[in-house]
Amino acid sequence: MSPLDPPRGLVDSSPEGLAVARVLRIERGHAEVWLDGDARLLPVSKKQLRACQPVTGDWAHVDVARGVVTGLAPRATCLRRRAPAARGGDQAVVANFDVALIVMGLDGDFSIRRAERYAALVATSGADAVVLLTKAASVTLAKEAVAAVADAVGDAPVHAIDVVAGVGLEVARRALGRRVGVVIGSSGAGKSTLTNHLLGEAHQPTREVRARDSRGRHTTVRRELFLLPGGGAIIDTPGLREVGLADDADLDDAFADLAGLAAGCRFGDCRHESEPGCAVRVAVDEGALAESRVEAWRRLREERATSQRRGR
Ligand SMILES: Nc1nc2c(ncn2[C@@H]2O[C@H](COP(=O)(O)OP(=O)(O)OP(=O)(O)O)[C@@H](O)[C@H]2O)c(=O)[nH]1
Ligand SMILES: [Mg+2]
Ligand SMILES: [Zn+2]
Repeated sequence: MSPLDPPRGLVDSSPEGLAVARVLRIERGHAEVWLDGDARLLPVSKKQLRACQPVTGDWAHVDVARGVVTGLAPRATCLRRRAPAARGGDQAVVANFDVALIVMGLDGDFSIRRAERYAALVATSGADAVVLLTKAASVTLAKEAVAAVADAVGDAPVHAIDVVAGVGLEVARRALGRRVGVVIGSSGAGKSTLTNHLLGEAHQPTREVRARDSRGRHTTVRRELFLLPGGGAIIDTPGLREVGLADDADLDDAFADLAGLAAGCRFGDCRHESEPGCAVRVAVDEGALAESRVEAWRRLREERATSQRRGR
């Protein structure tokens, strides 16, 4: 089945007389959807825009006669991020993907803490996460970097690849398989380079990063879904400027292992430091939970608290 064919269940439950079509990208209040073997740029009804903006990957309800997107099917997975301060709340980024490929360069882009935040964010989306550390051919300590990141991101597999030098290309391909994936990561990390590799053609423009600090130039400007030749699909995205968890429920989602254990702590607001009756400490002492997980949880919780104080 092609990622452009709507799932049976969505077709059956869609409102009478409306088609179900996949959103490939969003542009100026319009959604480009795949309909009857063609990509069509359709306006989104005002009513729908007020309720919820469609995002790349959405299954849209389309009134074919009027040529309008009138609604959205419920999302199976959804990546959300904190909206820019002015707008408040949080914002859907992409929907209905199976796996997020967290792309991070082993150059100046490398940050274990950021990998940790990305993994936590993906955990709240309902999809799987895989971390791909790019530009591996030019560093000698790629193995150590992989181990350090693996320690920080919970269950997500971590691989070092180099798309330009041709290292780990098969690993990257297998990480996605024939699923629908989305690449996320900072500008210049190599998301479009990876997308092109998976597509087997240089479809997406890429641009060199600044030598001084490895920062990218925000080359990709919109999220777009592409079909892969061997099945599955990939959504390329612009670099994310901020990675933050939307709320405390997200934190529990992202640290389900820890949250489960914490239910057994004597105090409801246990910080799992040295409180008596702390079930998390017991698990750490027994080697059932990594101390680094607890530290990550504490850091992200602190970050949440700080951003809440700032009214975000
Ligand atoms: N050596 C090496 N260079 C890479 C690799 N991946 C990406 N690059 C280079 O890094 C630069 C940025 O890559 P892009 O693919 O444009 O980065 P991006 O993540 O799509 O960036 P934005 O679109 O700005 O978000 C380009 O010059 C790529 O050739 C890699 O695995 N190895
Ligand atoms: Mg790009
Ligand atoms: Zn505790």
